[in-house]
Amino acid sequence: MNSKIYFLVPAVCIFALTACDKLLPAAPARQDVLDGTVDGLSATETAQFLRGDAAFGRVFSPITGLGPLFVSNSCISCHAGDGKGHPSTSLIRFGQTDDTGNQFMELGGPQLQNKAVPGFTPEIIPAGASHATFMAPANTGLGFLEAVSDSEILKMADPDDKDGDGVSGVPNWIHLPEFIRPVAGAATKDGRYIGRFGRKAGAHNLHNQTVNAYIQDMGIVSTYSPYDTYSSKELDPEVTNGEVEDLVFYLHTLKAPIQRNAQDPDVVAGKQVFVNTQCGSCHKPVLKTGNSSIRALANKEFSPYTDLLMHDMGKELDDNYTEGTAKTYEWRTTPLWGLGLAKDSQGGRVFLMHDGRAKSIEEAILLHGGEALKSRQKYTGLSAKEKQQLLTFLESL
Ligand code: HEC
Ligand code: HEC
Ligand SMILES: [Ca+2]
Ligand SMILES: [Ca+2]
Ligand SMILES: [Ca+2]
Repeated sequence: MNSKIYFLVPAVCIFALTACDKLLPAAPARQDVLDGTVDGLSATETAQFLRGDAAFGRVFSPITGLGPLFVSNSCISCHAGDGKGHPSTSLIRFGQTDDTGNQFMELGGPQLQNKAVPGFTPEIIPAGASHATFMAPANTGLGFLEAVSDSEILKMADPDDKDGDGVSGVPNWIHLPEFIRPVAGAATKDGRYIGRFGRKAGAHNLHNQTVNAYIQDMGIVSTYSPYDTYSSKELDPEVTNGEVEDLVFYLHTLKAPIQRNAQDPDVVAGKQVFVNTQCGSCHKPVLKTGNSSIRALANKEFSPYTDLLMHDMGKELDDNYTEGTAKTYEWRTTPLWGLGLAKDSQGGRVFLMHDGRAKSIEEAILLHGGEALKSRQKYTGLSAKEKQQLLTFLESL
């Protein structure tokens, strides 16, 4: 570039700010990105969100406690941009095909830490263990999902399919880790509580999920989970309780994806197709939250397109691995909010379902079996135009 012009540019900008704005890439609109807070946080809450955001991006090294066995070194390395993960950062868990409790805990189960710091040997899957692959889900809007009351979830369950629509849906009942105190009035069954987070809903709440991620994914011990995954020895915490709490707060207050083009005629028509093909029996369009200590989350209607329940998804999605009371073929209904933004965090193309095996939305639908078989058959019976409308609607979420 001619040096004279080079020096002229800043001066021109001062006199013609709008013109120079057009030269810069415009900041993406709020509905086109996943990060950002829920509406209505106080200044103190926003400050805590920002501390949590930093904790989410913190990269651990062997000196700051990484490992000795681990899968990756930061939350963000697997949850880029808070969006869906990518098959390259998937996790593997192992166990057995019956739900009698994981028999491989003494052998490093359930999670496979396939990396180790120098001087240590990464784990391998023990002989006789079955295993499943889990791709990272998006981290958006999770505070709303946690604020749905247990009774609301149980209202959606229909274990014996009393209404005869072929869809049952049951919670995953899990044993709580010691560091989780259930809230007063929490639903319980045989000493177990409802799991909500994770592909098989194996974690009770975001605190549970976060502590598990620190220790299982990165080898970071905390006062909540002080035992080293390698030596089983109790260690001094490698992360403070304050940092864990900030991170949990961050997950609670990360905003929900915002639908785009809701008024587009194809989106409106596609939503009707969604209803007609009974996708909404599991992907519930509207849920409401109960009480929450975070005001911005209390008593709100929101649109996650999930029922937080486990469904029999048929043989093709049977991965021979159980968690809690969840069977090998049962998976938690994936929230569909943010589906149209998935490719932004997945390298320009989508990887869907629990392990990312579906390379398009249509492929994901065609993998639905079990309780979702009827719905899939309705989908295959749609006209090309209806399929396109449904897709346009799903892309708007
Ligand atoms: C090695 C990659 C990896 C790392 C590192 C990682 N995660 Fe995850 N995360 C996953 C995968 C895979 C799942 C799905 C696990 C499952 O289904 O049980 C998941 C699930 C979650 C969920 C549940 C979301 C939902 O919709 O139910 C949350 C929340 C979460 N991670 C937060 C974190 C936080 C916070 C950290 C850092 C402390 C972290 N993750 C570190 C891969 C990772
Ligand atoms: C019986 C309950 C049920 C019905 C009915 C159902 N789904 Fe699903 N859906 C699920 C479950 C459970 C998963 C997660 C499966 C997995 O991860 O392997 C899922 C996953 C998906 C995914 C992948 C999402 C992602 O981010 O990976 C899409 C897309 C989807 N469903 C769309 C639909 C559409 C469209 C319909 C209607 C034609 C439909 N589903 C009907 C339960 C259902
Ligand atoms: Ca460590
Ligand atoms: Ca392990
Ligand atoms: Ca039913």
